[in-house]
Amino acid sequence: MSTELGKFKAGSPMADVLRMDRMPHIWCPGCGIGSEVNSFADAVKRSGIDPKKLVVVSGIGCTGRVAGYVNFDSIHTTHGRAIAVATGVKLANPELTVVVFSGEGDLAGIGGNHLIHAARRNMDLVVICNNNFTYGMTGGQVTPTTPNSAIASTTPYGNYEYPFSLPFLMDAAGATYIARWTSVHSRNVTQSIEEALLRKGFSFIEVISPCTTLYLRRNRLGDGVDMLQHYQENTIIKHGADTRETAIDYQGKIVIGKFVDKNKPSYLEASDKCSIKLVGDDYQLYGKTIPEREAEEKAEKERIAARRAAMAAAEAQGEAIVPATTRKASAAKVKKAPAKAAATPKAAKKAAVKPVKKAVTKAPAKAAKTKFQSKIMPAKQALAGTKKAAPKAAAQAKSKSTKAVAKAAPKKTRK
Ligand SMILES: Cc1ncc(C[n+]2csc(CCOP(=O)(O)OP(=O)(O)O)c2C)c(N)n1
Ligand code: SF4
Ligand SMILES: [Mg+2]
Repeated sequence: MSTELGKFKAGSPMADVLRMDRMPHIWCPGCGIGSEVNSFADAVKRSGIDPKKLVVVSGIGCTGRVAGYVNFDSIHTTHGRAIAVATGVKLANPELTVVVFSGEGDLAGIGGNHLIHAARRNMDLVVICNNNFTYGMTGGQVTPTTPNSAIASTTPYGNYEYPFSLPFLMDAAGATYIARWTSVHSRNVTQSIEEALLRKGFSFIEVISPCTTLYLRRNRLGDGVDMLQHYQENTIIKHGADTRETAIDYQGKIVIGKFVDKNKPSYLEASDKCSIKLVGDDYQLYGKTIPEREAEEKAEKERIAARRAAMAAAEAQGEAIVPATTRKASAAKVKKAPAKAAATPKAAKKAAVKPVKKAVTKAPAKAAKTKFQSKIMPAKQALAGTKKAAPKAAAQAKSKSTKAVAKAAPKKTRK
């Protein structure tokens, strides 16, 4: 590795949560998985949870590779079994926060049975589902979420199956937290993951994202930026929406937001309750009585609230957010400022949550649009401009947008 590359990797704001030694990653240019990983890493830092008590489990697929890039304990397990393995991890050590990060094919196709039963049980897991409407890793086959009429390698004349709406499926199965975003809504993705990391029970976060190489190319939908713009223009934020109204039609409007956030005893809480009934107050799980575990949980919550307050204070002073266990270098600076806030966890939590909440309610429509107008579109136009510098005939051909090129190509049959 050249010194320059080494410096670049070490200087990355994600160097402490992602395995920079494994970069560059395998994902294609324009693929949405990278930005989701970034949102996830950011959410972990912001949540204040102890990264040493976090486990990431992935199945097989392009998204399944996430487990190999995170700097936490992680398992890249077999196809469709991520939730089963994650459930085992959580039951073996309830003190861990267990996150499943996988593709829609892995989770809702081959792993569909595990998905619905984990939701039904309100199993204490955070599930992040990258939904790119295709089996990316294996060549672009149709999946349980591929929109009707879309082309896949296994449906070259258009998909004639009816897809799942994952939020509806999860709602019907019993999930207690359900959100859907797209990969253009990175701040919302971060916010939802952060919320999910700090709650009990089954949380499901779907992120619609472009598979540039297979889904977009095969359906002649342009490149990653075109799709981000499509998401920007065709998403409707509807918090609390009826999940029956979240179906996705081919290139149609996509309803996004936080649809469900409710309290119900989680699997572990329900199983504890049952055991106490049988055994009485002497009941112990992993060598600890319920009051002992509750006291530990309370103390951990207070530690998290204090960490969040410290990070909020550090951020306000313009410092980068660093997870608790890797804060050695900046610990001295952080200690000074938030002493007061950290002393009152409630106030501290409030202070830490506020700025993020603001971003979620205000950012999606305005901020993202501005980003497109001010950065991405001019960059694309500039690129087209460079191409125009070529001789006239070539310039005319080259300055056509990807969409125009797609139009000129042979059309597929649609209903
Ligand atoms: C038991 C088994 N069946 C099939 C496969 C082949 N396989 C590997 S990844 C994959 C699809 C993954 O799709 P998805 O979960 O949507 O992830 P993506 O690649 O789109 O991120 C399949 C079918 C496998 N590895 N194991
Ligand atoms: S094949 Fe598709 S899902 Fe896989 S890395 Fe490439 S763009 Fe992403
Ligand atoms: Mg997929």
